[in-house]
Amino acid sequence: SAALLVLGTIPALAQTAITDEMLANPPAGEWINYGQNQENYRHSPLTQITADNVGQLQLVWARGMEAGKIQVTPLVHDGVMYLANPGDVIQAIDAATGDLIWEHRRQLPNIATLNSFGEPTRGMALYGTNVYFVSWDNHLVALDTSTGQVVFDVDRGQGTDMVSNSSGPIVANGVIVAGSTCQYSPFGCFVSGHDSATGEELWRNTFIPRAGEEGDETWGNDYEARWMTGVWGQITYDPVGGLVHYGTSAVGPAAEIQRGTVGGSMYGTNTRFAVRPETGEIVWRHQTLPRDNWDQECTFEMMVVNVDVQPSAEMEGLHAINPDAATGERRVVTGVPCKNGTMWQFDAETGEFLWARDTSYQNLIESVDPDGLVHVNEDLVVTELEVAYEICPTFLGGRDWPSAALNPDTGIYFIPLNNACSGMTAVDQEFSSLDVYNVSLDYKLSPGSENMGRIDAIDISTGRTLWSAERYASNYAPVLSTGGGVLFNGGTDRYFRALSQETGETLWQTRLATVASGQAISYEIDGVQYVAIGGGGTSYGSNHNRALTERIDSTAIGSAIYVFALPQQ
Ligand code: PQQ
Repeated sequence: SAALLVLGTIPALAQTAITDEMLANPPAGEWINYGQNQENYRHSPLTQITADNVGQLQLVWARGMEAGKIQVTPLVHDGVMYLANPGDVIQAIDAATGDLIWEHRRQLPNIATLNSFGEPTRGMALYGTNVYFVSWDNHLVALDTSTGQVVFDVDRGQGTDMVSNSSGPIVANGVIVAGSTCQYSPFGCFVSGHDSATGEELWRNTFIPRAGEEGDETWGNDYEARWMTGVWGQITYDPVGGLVHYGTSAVGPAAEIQRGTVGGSMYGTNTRFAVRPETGEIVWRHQTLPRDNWDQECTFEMMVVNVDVQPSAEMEGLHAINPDAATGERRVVTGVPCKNGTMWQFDAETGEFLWARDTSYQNLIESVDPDGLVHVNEDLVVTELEVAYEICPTFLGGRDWPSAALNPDTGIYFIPLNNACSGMTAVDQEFSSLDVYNVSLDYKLSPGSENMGRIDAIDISTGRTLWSAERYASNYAPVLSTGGGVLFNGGTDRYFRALSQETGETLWQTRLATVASGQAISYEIDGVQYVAIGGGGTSYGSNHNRALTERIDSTAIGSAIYVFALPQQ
């Protein structure tokens, strides 16, 4: 049962019900979907803060958060911020003043028994008068937005000690859709669709084939030895095409000689899916990395956008352009789904492959055929234990969960990256699902790099790089695009920065108490544009800094949310 604290002194702000129409066309001054819009652009149309005045930003309020990894996207509706703290402490806060309105504290089982990846809650979903989250112990919970009272609480099954969720649920045509992580489980995970009023499960999709099922022969080992594949990255809903887009993760242990899948492509792993939210029916699928020996996890957010498809043969890092695909106006799914940083574009409705190119340096994909079929670099497939393979990127990317952004007005896509490589050695020891990868890794800069952190700006029409901005420390933080032409981004060096979307130049920066690890958002109340970012807790991205000679101060103690605005007269 859950404890609830209601503060009498702060008046509850009236919350209007959220409809499908609002989610599909979100108010410019609010942040009611994880990615601001359902298509996941992480773009605020607000224009008060511009490249010219961003240098004057100042702190309006800050509020301490529960200890733990902060990776959260706050939601804002009708002047209230809904904030998920680590350990399932959900708060409603006056978004203009920082005053707590209500707080929900979940009573969790012994957290030492839970899948550690479930600690952060990256996202929640708003619909009707409910706010939805998936708890560390893998329950789908709905709270009333006005009071914080529990509306329903349903167990998603498969063992609360094994399965969890880090990225949160989305709403797709009235259905609550959520993925799962089971990195430490001797089985694979699932995506499920739930009734928004009761939480009742409507459908469930798994990814790893059982004996005799389609793709079984692409594994080569027994079903009982197929572990870990889930959807722990961010799911996207396309309200125009009516499809949900998600991607699956990799498999353990990392080396195919240890898991018994030698030569196998492992159907269902590292695959992008488009499904119907009402039933889970699969409309198309595409494997963006077969035969993974390096935990490359093709589960990260992709975006749905109308674009004049004109792929350029001059694209940096080009793998393939489909010569048979029509150019011109199309609705596409695009982005960087896997840690190795390869950017993809597909037709949103049919999954037709359009093009693929690299962003950060990678040596795992050898080539992509004109129809999108991937061939891996056979030299880096593990054939021997206790031998170091020089892989790029690492098990933390290239990119990892920190989200990209897209400015729909300019058609520019911004992706946070790291210039990271690693020596990977599969160790000759007994393994279990709890050991996960059974490898040792070190941390290196990629060949020719002097800086770890990086952001690339890419034209989604031509696929060409417009600029690439580097910094010394690891950039393990999402980006936020705004209508004022500003790109916000945190980092493991505790700086919260504003960059020019045109040039990548840093226009403003301020130093936070901790790693600037959360997902920045922007919203407007009474004519004031605010920018909010949470930070704190151990960031895996700090590990990248071990490749650097200078020390980076990534203090993790003192989690908080910070809210900035221009000085007001
Ligand atoms: N989570 C982080 C983080 O919190 O910074 C980084 C990673 C995860 C990874 O690099 C992973 O490979 C990863 N894998 C799983 C999985 O296989 O289920 C889950 C998660 C997660 O849910 O956060 C991560």
